Amino acid sequence: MALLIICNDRDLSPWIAALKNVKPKLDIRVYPKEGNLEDIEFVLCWKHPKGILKRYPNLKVISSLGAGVDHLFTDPDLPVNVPVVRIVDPELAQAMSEFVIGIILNHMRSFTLYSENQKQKLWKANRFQIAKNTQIGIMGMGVLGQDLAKKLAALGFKVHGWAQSSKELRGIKVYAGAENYATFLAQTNILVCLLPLTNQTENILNKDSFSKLQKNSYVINVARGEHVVDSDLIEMIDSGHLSGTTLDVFREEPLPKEHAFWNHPKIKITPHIASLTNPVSVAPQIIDNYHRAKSGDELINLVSTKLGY
Ligand code: NDP
Ligand code: OXD
Repeated sequence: MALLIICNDRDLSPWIAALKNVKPKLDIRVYPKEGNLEDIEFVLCWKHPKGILKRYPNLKVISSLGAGVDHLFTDPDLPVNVPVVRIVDPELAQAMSEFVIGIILNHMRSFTLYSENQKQKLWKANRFQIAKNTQIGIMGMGVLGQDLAKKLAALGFKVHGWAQSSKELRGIKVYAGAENYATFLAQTNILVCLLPLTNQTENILNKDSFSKLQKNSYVINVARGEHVVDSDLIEMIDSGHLSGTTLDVFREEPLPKEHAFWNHPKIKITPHIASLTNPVSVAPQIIDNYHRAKSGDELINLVSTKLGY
């Protein structure tokens, strides 16, 4: 039984070392050097070339190399009877929460502005709002959204979330379903998107959604670029309805040099680094699923192929 890694956007040596550290005798292949296709029973992949997964006749598991699985479900040739699993890792959630909290505090306390002012020796105080007067709305109350919500609530923010299904979380109201979306938005000063990308959530950050937020709201997208209608976001910032945005993810990555986001004074950009999967932290769960697949046990971190996340 061989594990094939399909991923060509990074150095895979830390992945191979981390997997081998947990299971020294693991037969690891790296695409495109697959060897005998019949040996491949476990695939660990990120943005694979569409159509190739159906070439492995004995494939038992398709594992995303990250938390998101949209890169898998956009493949029309994804083998239908092979289960899909993903990464669920407290370290990934911690890093995501730290990133978003940093962005929120920077927005509230104008640290970027003070760095600019310092360059001009300008002594100028800015007014600011404190946590207890700030309402943060988190779209997507899954593994990452809930971790962030709890940490923000502990800092004194008023936090509410939106998900498909209702949830009981102490001190955090969760609005469920499309019917409660407008109410969720109407209470929000800072909107954080942590939704998975699916047919239902694509283009959800559009003019209609933005217009339901309170005036001067700030938008943070750390989920996927396809959630945002780029031109609507720019229009709502330019009209003064939104105060600005920080974007970590984009429809096309790297963000093309000619994209209007780069030079917009109220748009901050980071290069899809809100959180990164650490191979050492996640290798044990990958190997756990490898053993489960081998023995026919139930897999962990299973994704619903029906829901697409
Ligand atoms: P989860 O699957 O754990 O959570 C998804 C949440 O979204 C759930 O609460 C789910 O509701 C909710 N949801 C899904 N569809 C809808 C819908 N149509 N309407 C309302 N709510 C919906 O995902 P994670 O928290 O692990 O990850 C979220 C995303 O973050 C990933 O898919 C990935 O795209 C992105 N990501 C970005 C990274 C970065 O560096 N920028 C790093 C890692 C992940 P319910 O709970 O009811 O099912
Ligand atoms: C992920 C990501 O989904 O890095 O893990 O975006």
